[in-house]
Amino acid sequence: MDRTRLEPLHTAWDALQPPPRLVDWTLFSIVVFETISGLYSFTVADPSGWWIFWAHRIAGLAFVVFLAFKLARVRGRLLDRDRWLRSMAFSVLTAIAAIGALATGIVWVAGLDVRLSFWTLLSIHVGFGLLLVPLMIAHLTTRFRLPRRADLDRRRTTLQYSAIFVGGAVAYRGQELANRLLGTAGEDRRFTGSQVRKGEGNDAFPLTSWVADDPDPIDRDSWTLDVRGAVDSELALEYDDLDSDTELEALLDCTSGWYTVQDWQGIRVGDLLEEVDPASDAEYVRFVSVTGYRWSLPIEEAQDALLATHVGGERLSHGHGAPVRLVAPGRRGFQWVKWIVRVEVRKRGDPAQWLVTLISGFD
Ligand SMILES: Nc1nc2c(c(=O)[nH]1)N[C@H]1C(S)=C(S)[C@@H](COP(=O)(O)O)O[C@H]1N2
Ligand SMILES: [Mo]
Repeated sequence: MDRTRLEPLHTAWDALQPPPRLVDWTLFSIVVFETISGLYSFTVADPSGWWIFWAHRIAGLAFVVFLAFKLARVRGRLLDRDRWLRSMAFSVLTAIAAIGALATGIVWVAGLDVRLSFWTLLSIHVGFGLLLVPLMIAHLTTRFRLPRRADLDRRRTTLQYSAIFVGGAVAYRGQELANRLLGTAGEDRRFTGSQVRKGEGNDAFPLTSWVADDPDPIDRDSWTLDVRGAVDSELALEYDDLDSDTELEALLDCTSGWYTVQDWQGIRVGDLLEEVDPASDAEYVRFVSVTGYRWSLPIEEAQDALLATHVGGERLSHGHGAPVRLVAPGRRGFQWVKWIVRVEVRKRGDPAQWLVTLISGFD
């Protein structure tokens, strides 16, 4: 190979590269940031939260550069059999999880809609990411080194980091523009990255359970809806008692990466509350599934939510939450509780709901 032709590239690489310990700590910091911003992004349903998704994507691209520095540095150690140590198994697994998370994240953002049975690329990305955290902690405990003052040349480091993160931002925007110009991906995507599922009614969009919820079909004729809690008069409604003639167009955006806009039909929660007369200091309304899965909305917001019996003019199918599911406009899909059996008016929020959504359905 002609070495002189590689020279400029090589020099740029060296110039961009912070000292090893700084690279390691940056990798660690980015994983922490990506974990927090990634999980937090699951709760973001309003377009004003676009910047969280951007930050997550740009930090991911910067991670590629730091990981490349790191892998180039340890290459010799990894390829030399005589220098293998047991602790290196963690290092290798950590690298695999990191590369898996990056590859799936990048391909997902670039717009390819790869699906492995019912998993979208986004769910696989999340899987790799969640695997990476414990692996990285284990890796860290075997090779822990604090960064030193001497590692820091402020001016140089600032320039290096600016170049890498600005480069990440440019690459991200460039990809977005290229996709738009070529018409390849993007038009139908939301700021959350979710891809559209078109059509009307039950068959137009996937059946999704957040983790393990999978109840038996509910018999409409013996089903009752209990409305209780901080109310003046409790209520038990049967299916035929529901005046389900309120219509509402609402967008369901699932954290596994798809969304759909449907016409929902059902009873307005505000109308239901009027019948039970909530206490004056009631703050929340909790929607509870037959499985125990539940979510609460502030009472003001709950007024405009819908307990839906129909979608796209069809009676809800079992998979979509029959007889009744919550339609919570402006909330992410996991908050749209299916198979509701109870509505509770409460004076307090319900932090345990976060845990319940994860473990509901496991025995
Ligand atoms: N009881 C219950 N409700 C649930 C879930 C669940 O697992 N259990 N999954 C939620 C998730 S993650 C989403 S995206 C929507 C999906 O609704 P769908 O299956 O009708 O598409 O339902 C939500 N409601
Ligand atoms: Mo979801």
